[in-house]
Amino acid sequence: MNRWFSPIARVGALLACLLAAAPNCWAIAPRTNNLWWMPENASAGGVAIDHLIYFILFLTGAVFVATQVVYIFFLIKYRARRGIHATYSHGNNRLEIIWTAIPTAIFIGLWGYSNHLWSDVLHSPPPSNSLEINVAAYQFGFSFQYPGADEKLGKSEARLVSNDNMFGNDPNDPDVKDNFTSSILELPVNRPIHVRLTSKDVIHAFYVPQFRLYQDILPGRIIDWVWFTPTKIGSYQLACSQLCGSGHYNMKAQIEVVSEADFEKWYNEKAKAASSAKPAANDSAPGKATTDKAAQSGAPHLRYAYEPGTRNPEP
Ligand SMILES: [Cu+2]
Repeated sequence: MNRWFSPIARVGALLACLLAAAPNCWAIAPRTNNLWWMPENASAGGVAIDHLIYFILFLTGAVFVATQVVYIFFLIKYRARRGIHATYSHGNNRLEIIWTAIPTAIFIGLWGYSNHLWSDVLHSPPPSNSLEINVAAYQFGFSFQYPGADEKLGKSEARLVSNDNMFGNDPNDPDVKDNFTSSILELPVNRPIHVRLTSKDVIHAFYVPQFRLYQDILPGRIIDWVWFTPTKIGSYQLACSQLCGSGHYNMKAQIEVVSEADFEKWYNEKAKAASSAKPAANDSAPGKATTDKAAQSGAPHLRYAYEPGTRNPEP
């Protein structure tokens, strides 16, 4: 047989291809800190989630090391030796029950605790001072809608979602008239953010690893239970993690967590521009961008041209 087609050569070629492809995979989402660990947590709810992850990691790590040590010890102790015959054991039922029951109890405990934690972090009612923001996902981008000068988002309904009304705003609700849109998710630090998620077409996702937050976005419904509190000023990336079509790989939006003062300034400018825009534009197309056309087209925002890796959160 040709030596290039031997099994070893084939495995070698496969490994070489994987190694060659690896830098391209990393280049999709370059990170400048915590390269060998989780991205830095930047939300209040993420602290408890990280504790759970560390607990599971250290528990399973300790069990792995302990079992491997015992395994290697017995491999050496009972290795083949001249003059010693192998014996056959039927095992020990009591031991079998113990080492099945203990991990089962641990797994059930972890399931109960993590369920409880997730509902505490995500499914508890958002605090009354939350900033409500509509998030519309579409092939292939995100758009965000803020409450405007009256600080009320107004009613949205999934059945009203369309090309001209991607947030499903109720045109009869006066509170939606002054809403404004943005292609950047601009957030004030340390204030609870309540997002209402809807999709114009297929299943997308609201995924921000630094906020330890993941939620699918479904067409035909408005998901209104997701809230979080960003705790660190910086730039983050919102990524869609549901395979939603040919442009999925590039479906992302920039998140800017800024100080309360910077946010006020940005918000007031946007709200002012929205209220001075032609009222007819709002009336005929609720939910459509009034101050930020880029939000509808998915084109990059002028103020923040996003370059991955260049504006990562402060270490
Ligand atoms: Cu998507």
